[in-house]
Amino acid sequence: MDVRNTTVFITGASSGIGQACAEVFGAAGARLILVARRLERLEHLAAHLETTYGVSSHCLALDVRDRPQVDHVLKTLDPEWSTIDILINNAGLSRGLEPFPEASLEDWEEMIDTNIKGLLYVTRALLPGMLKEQRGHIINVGSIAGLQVYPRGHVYCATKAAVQALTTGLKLDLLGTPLRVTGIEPGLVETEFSQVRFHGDGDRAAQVYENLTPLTAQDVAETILFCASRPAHVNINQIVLMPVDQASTTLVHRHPQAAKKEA
Ligand code: NDP
Ligand code: 8X3
Repeated sequence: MDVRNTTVFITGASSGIGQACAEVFGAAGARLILVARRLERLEHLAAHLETTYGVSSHCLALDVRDRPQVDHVLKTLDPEWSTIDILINNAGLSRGLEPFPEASLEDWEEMIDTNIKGLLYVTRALLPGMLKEQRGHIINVGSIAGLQVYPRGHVYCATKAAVQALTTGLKLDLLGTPLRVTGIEPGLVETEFSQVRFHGDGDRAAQVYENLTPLTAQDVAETILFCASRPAHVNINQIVLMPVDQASTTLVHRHPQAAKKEA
């Protein structure tokens, strides 16, 4: 399928994987609805996409956790932007990496509200339009964390396992329609993800990717574009991708530092 002139709704487009999706789909000629809380970032991205690829974007400042706001904004979309061909449910985050008994309830609630409830609110609001048009593709960004729990990952892993269950549930319930449903499960991707997890501790975030080559946001975005551009009768149900330097959520290969190599 050609994504040119399709309308792609991307949550979490202000950073990382979502921003890379905007870039990759923009380069392929799609029209973009860019969603996140940080509007200035979206507007800056939209201006860049317009200048670079000549594509138009519509920016929406939206907190996906806010159900009344999601309902209102998505049900009152400008008619020029109200027919969505591809929904990329990407907005999400991890907060904290403490053992279960010490973890923060606020962090837990933020992950559950964003990664599960936010995805549900957006999907539920956009599905009727897709069903009416009898076309659409919902692409959920989960994680390998949803396939394999790791120590101190408890609630983040649970939210991503929920995303996988919801992807499967959606596919089952949309059988008999032309709508497509895909789950993307990446391993380590270097974005702002770890900075958010560690509440802005940049040094600790950098250690996550130290001496290994993580995936880039663009790697994931290109995989998503691949799924979206298959022929209309092909549904890619799930793709799991991780860096060559990663074998599981707990097993990574860190290359010896240059200084150590020389010693
Ligand atoms: P980033 O932190 O770089 O981007 C997260 C995006 O989500 C931002 O655009 C942020 O925008 C948005 N977001 C967060 N909370 C909300 C909210 N309440 N409402 C609207 N938007 C929100 O991280 P990534 O790009 O890495 O993460 C994207 C997705 O990929 C997440 O679902 C993450 O779990 C998943 N993932 C990431 C991996 C990694 O290693 N990086 C691996 C596997 C999966 P803003 O703050 O402006 O609202
Ligand atoms: C993000 C990847 O392994 O840090 O979903 O949980 S991991």
